[in-house]
Amino acid sequence: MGSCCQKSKNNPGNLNLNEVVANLNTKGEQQGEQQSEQEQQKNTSVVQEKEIQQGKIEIQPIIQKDTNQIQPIQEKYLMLLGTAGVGKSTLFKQLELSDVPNETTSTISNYHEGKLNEYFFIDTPSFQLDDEIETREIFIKEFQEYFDNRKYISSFGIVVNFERTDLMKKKVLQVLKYLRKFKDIISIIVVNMELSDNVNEDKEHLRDSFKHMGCHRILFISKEMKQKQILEQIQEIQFIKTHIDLTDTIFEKITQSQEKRQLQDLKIRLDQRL
Ligand SMILES: Nc1nc2c(ncn2[C@@H]2O[C@H](COP(=O)(O)OP(=O)(O)OP(=O)(O)O)[C@@H](O)[C@H]2O)c(=O)[nH]1
Ligand SMILES: [Mg+2]
Repeated sequence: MGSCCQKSKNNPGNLNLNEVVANLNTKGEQQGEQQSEQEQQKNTSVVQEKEIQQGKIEIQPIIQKDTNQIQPIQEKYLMLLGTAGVGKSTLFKQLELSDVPNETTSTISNYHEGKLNEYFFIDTPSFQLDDEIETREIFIKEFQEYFDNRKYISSFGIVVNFERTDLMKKKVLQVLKYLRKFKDIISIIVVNMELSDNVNEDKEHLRDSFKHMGCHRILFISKEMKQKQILEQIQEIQFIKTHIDLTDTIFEKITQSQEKRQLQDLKIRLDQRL
């Protein structure tokens, strides 16, 4: 058995995922409902148009639909996140992706996009928000810049290398704690599973250990896996086009006036202490 394991009798399946997936499926069904609703609307629109012309129907102002609504997608983006050296770039290479010459990433040299069928993978620099302020500020700025250009993304993958469970948990939480808002579209990707002496037991244990974090899925990748095998697991992820709104996260942009106000607040609080 690998270094990671205390055995669990409770196999939870996919990380409490039944609920998450059920939730996502419901959203999918809602989409279906929306689509059939649209079709019905199309059919009735000709009749309505005539009635409007005849003055039978008053034209009501159109209510703007929420742009945050989940929409079906063709292109599936998976952003790989993780602390330093966990194996994001190695996984990116293992996937043998084709290059994506892209306006979004050309300005942010640390973000690399690669394509495989309908999937786009984004390799990101080390998630360094617990480091010193300068490193942290650079990471936040680049992350914001990336999302300035790409408002939509379909999934995040927190990459973590297989080792002692407590260390793995720590690394995952170092990322997850800043992006909890998006946990429904966050999967945990455990790499280096070849280091496990008993893969099935360790998978079961890890599913159980990460269950409480409430992420979407957990994937297990080992070095010898070929592109096709990895892709099979990626296909298990439910991709949805989600508007990435960084409000209420550490990545939220602060305007100058907000910054000024926050500094004033801080000054008042400090004065009160003195
Ligand atoms: N032997 C060998 N090890 C490597 C090589 N490149 C990376 N590694 C190791 O493989 C592990 C994963 O490295 P990466 O895939 O670069 O990790 P990463 O998550 O992209 O790291 P950052 O980009 O720094 O956040 C680390 O322990 C590296 O030291 C290589 O060319 N040869
Ligand atoms: Mg890297």
